[in-house]
Amino acid sequence: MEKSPNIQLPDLSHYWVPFTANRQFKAMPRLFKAAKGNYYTSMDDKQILDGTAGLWCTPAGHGREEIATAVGKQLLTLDYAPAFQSSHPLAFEAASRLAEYLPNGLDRVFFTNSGSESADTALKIALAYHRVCGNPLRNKLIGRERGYHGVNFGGIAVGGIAGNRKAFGNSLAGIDHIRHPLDIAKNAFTKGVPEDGGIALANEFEQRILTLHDPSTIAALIVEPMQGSAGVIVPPTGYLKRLREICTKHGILLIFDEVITGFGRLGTRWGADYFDVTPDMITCAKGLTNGVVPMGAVAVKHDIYDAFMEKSPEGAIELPHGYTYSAIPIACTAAIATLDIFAAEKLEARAADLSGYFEQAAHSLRGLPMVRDIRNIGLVAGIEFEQFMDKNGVAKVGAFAFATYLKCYELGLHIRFTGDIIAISPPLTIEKHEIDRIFNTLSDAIKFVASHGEKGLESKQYLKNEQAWAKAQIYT
Ligand code: PXG
Repeated sequence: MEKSPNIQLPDLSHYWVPFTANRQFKAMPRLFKAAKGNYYTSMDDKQILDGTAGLWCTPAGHGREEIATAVGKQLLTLDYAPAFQSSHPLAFEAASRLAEYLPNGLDRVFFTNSGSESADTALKIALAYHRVCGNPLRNKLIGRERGYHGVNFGGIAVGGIAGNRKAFGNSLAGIDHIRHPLDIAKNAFTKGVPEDGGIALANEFEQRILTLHDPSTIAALIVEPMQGSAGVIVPPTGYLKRLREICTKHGILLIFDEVITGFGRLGTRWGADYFDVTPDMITCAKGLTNGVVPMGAVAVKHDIYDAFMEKSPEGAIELPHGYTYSAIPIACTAAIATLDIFAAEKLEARAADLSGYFEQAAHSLRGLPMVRDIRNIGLVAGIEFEQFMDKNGVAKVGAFAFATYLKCYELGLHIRFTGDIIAISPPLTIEKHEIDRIFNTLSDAIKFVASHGEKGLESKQYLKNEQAWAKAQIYT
């Protein structure tokens, strides 16, 4: 390959790239310099189809002028207003607009700056709610195996991904986890929601965890309606409804972490709508501003908010919690502009209409080498691979998925991988021909990697992209 003379890479040494193998990345960087619609532009001017809506966060596609114009204008009108003890009208307007978009009854909104902050905020509200209601001993929090609730201490405590917890010392006290609902042995290649096993699995929450701790000690259960980060785990029929019933019966707050499932991803506004279950709190972020200004939110049932207002001492701060950037004006502007786009373009309905086509395309990968399971819901698909065994019989966890990701990138497609699982979650503005391209490219990549055996896992196989190639010349 000819070296492109035009690629100017920045000095890569100072930036510590999050959730990334930095040494590997800096030897083979993948940098985007522009984005529009459903495509990124790489440093070597290639168009890369966005198969993941950024990090699940740009449902309305990239470069939306409505949002950019509104944010730019806002910066020159009111750039910042102190968030504590004073505020600005847009914060209230954004909360009202979000309340209209939320399921009925969830209409009091606390703003944060990320999904992680939303998760920790919701857990704190749950604890403080029981306390203000006179039940301070209801102070245990339950999460779920393979759950992801961001990276702050509360979120990793209730989260269930070992790799995100093990380096960071002791977890919070008073935490337990229910089982995750993935059952590949029974449900491999299920299209959409698996039918069986949901009720029995949910009943375990009552039979095991609540029996072990005593229900009167539990403040809240937090779950993602569809587990995204841990590899697209779709709950079986009836499972979330049964969790709701158990929580209601025992006075436990049910929190849905909708950071991924909110804003149309499943073909409905919320996972709560898809599964027809109303939680006591919903956390969100990402799609709230179409991913372009950091913002998260926790929506609570108004009786939770009312309890704080009615039972706190006169003049007291009812919830001693908040962030300098809670409801910063440009985030509110971006959220309002994003909600306008959703209303005008009916992106949830668009996702629902495309989901059948998307499902078929995803399941067309069945039968390819290494493909062990395919799962899907709305505009999300997970492709799980068999574990790759090297010639000594040692499992190379994640290596096959990583190589597939690199090959896709080389072929002009951006995907996500976690362990041995690929996740596809395009912008809701995706077109049918682009869905075809996603899965055809993925199919080509899987076949390529599989056909090269252990050699196929070596990242230097994939230095064919010019930008990475140029960088490799610097390092070697
Ligand atoms: N809760 C859920 C359910 C999430 O998916 C967070 C909380 C944390 O959000 P912040 O804004 O703090 O990152 C998330 C984030 C992936 C991927 O590809 C998923 C997330 C973030 C980055 C990558 O699986 N989810």
